[in-house]
Amino acid sequence: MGEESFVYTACPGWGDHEHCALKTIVRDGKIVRTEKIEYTGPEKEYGYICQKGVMSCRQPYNEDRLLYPMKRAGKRGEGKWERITWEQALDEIAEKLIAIKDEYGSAAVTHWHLPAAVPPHLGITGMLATRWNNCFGAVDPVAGVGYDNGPSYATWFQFANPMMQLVDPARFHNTELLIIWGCNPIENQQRVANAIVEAQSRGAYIVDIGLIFDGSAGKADWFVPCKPGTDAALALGMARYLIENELYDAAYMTEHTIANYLTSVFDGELVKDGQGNYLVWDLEATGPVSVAPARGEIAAARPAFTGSYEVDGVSCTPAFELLKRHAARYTPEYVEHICGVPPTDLLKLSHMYATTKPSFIVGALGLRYQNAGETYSSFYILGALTGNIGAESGGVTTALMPTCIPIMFNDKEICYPDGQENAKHLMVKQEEFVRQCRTGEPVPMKAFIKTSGNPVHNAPTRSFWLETFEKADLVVDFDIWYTDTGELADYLLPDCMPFERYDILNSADYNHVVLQEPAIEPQGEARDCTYLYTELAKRLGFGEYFDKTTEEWLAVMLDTDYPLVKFLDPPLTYERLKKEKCVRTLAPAEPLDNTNGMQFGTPTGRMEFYIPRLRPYGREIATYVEPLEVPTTDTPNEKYPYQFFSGRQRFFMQSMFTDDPVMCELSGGKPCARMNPIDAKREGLRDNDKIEVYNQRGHVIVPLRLDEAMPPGTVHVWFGWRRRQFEKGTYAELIPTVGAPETINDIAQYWWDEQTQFMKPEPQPAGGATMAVGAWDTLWDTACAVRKYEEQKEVTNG
Ligand SMILES: Nc1nc2c(c(=O)[nH]1)N[C@H]1C(S)=C(S)[C@@H](COP(=O)(O)OP(=O)(O)OC[C@H]3O[C@@H](n4cnc5c(=O)[nH]c(N)nc54)[C@H](O)[C@@H]3O)O[C@H]1N2
Ligand SMILES: Nc1nc2c(c(=O)[nH]1)N[C@H]1C(S)=C(S)[C@@H](COP(=O)(O)OP(=O)(O)OC[C@H]3O[C@@H](n4cnc5c(=O)[nH]c(N)nc54)[C@H](O)[C@@H]3O)O[C@H]1N2
Ligand code: SF4
Ligand SMILES: [Mo]
Repeated sequence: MGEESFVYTACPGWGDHEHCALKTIVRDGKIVRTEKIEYTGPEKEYGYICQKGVMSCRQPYNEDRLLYPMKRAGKRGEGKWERITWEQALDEIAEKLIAIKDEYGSAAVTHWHLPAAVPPHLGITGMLATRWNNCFGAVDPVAGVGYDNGPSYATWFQFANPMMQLVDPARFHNTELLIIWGCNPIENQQRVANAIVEAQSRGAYIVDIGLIFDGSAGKADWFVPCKPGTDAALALGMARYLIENELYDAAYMTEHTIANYLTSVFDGELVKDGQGNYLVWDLEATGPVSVAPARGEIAAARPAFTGSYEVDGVSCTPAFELLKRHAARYTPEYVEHICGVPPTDLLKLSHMYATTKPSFIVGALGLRYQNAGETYSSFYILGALTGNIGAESGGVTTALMPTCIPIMFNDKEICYPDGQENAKHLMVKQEEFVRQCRTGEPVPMKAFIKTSGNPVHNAPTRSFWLETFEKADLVVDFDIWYTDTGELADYLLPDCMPFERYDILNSADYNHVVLQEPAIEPQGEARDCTYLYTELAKRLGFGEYFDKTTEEWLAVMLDTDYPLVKFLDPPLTYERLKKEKCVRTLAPAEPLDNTNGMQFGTPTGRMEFYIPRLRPYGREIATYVEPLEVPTTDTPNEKYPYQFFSGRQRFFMQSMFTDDPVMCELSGGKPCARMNPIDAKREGLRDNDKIEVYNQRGHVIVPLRLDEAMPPGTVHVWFGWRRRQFEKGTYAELIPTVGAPETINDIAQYWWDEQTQFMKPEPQPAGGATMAVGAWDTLWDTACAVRKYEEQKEVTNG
């Protein structure tokens, strides 16, 4: 038996935002196991990995892997394939691309590269994808779609600082109260789970406000169930309690927010003096004082929070007064009516939150409803009222990417070979992409090349993709597995797994730059993306832009101006990284305080919980608005009375790990639907009945499990299972088309316009994708009905 050696690898489960590096142990040319990596410096003990990280060493050898280039032999989706050579695949694909470009222009080609899930998403794979796009000029709809929109919306308008979403869980250090709200970090975010468990064992109290009784609810000291899509009403009910009982932190509100800024009763704008300064009413001097923009000092001895005043004949009120009046509508009775949370629980929760400090609202990306922007905005209002945002061990986090110091590499040089101003890729809003696919305007969508993501599975609805691909001349899927998207492709191209290719890990979580080296030879005929892009570029006439090996690209990547890397001594050259494998940057020991000293990009320089420019939409202060489709107390749905919830699974990473029999076994062996026994009884259904979950868009046939962890009103199927693992149909048939005109609304349109205006003339570099908007996240904002499955009653679908 040979000696053991090791390399570092980006975990194949990377897409969960934990961004772990694995230590991959190799013996006799085979991977024998994966372990935690050894970091250095203050992060020495940080390299935890989870069950998926440990199991991933099996993946390269899985016999279901996509290992050879394949060409469709039967009808699209029929599952008949013919093995071909890379040469043939590349020649044919390039020939079609040239023909399509000649006839319709490059806008008839889409390059789908949702970078999140291909490890390491901020590495060379993402950069080369952007480079290729910028040479070819393909449509890039995913740079314009956030699946994770709510937190971005909230932080854009209230702080003009998207970093406010991201708080390192190391900051839960002295937290007394953690409110896990609409997320499931215990099962989904191992690093956050660690921090929560530690906080709890030193005495912190954990509340979980959720829909289903998940792992985080089980870990919590108190579970508060809330009806789906209604959390903004609950949060605003808490805000009302804080305000009416004067339990808010007035000094904090004055220092960090626009609470005291006068607003005009006439037009709702913040009132300004002749010099463009804002105004605050001083109760002591009984007159207005001016406050300079960008966080000028408030020179009032006793700034007014409430009341009405008259300045130069204009009636005005402090912004706080508007918040107070707004919150007053969220009475305990109303909250109970909307959210199903009893008044006693609202009172207990509000009082606990008002009096326990420091506290954290741990929100994440679990509120996938059209109204998510309002909900996350209401969380920040709570964090401000209690003075927690920016406080030591206090805060509000909504995106749960535990990013500490994000490392910047030399992205621009690689992504924009002719400079950013000459970027050719066509960043379109998801809505425009959907419209193009549906109507063929401005040009038909003729070719779809997917190098990252699994859109047919994850970017609903399935019928949209079936119709779109039907009209296309070319569909290419570059993946490591045979996915739901691959099933509908013309060509399948096998990528290398991270265990088989070079890259650099922007392992931001741990402030280390880590080199990924191949642990093993590529299995079968897998080839990395450098090969794919280089060979296509050659055939498409821009070969000179792809003249490097992967390792040479990595050397370019390291040539960064980012100070925490640039000033390393000795300099971080590729040779040094190759020798040391893992190098700590010059990052400070403390986790990053993303609040940046509470400096915000808003015109006032303060948190603007009141946003006059959103008045035309009725959203100037976070408001509960009904979700898109989920049935509510006020709008029940007779035809489709249940919410259809397809949230994430502990043993799967989105659609990955679903090919591992052990992970499938741990996940129950096969997919099922879960319902509360009360609902099942009403529907005349029993445990293990075969049921059809359906709506106007499609259906899925699954065995039923009765489960009290499901609240009445919700039908649940875990996200992750592939279509072919269901007996018939799949959940991706039921979900509304994300980013379609019918799921976005005028506020999303306004937000898009404002963001694109802001980003001009510089397009977003690779990885900045989700900063841009163009879709509301309505994945769980879905209504459905259930019935016992009988063959003849089946809904027709694709
Ligand atoms: N194991 C694993 N980990 C993952 C992933 C994975 O696929 N597998 N995916 C990763 C990705 S990309 C993301 S975005 C994150 C997402 O991670 P989270 O944001 O934690 O999302 P989920 O786990 O899907 O959902 C969390 C919980 O939200 C609750 N919920 C649903 N609707 C509502 C509601 O209206 N109100 C309230 N209060 N609660 C509600 C449900 O009880 C559910 O358990 O997870 C990441 N981590
Ligand atoms: N029903 C439902 N839908 C959802 C969600 C939900 O909760 N429920 N969650 C949404 C969210 S938050 C997100 S982030 C999206 C995620 O959507 P996607 O990013 O599309 O999710 P993944 O399934 O992780 O897709 C990653 C794809 O990349 C492939 N892949 C993995 N490693 C490599 C590699 O090294 N090279 C190449 N070429 N390919 C690789 C995987 O096999 C997989 O097909 O899904 C969204 N869709
Ligand atoms: S937490 Fe995510 S990235 Fe880390 S080991 Fe687990 S699956 Fe991999
Ligand atoms: Mo996500």
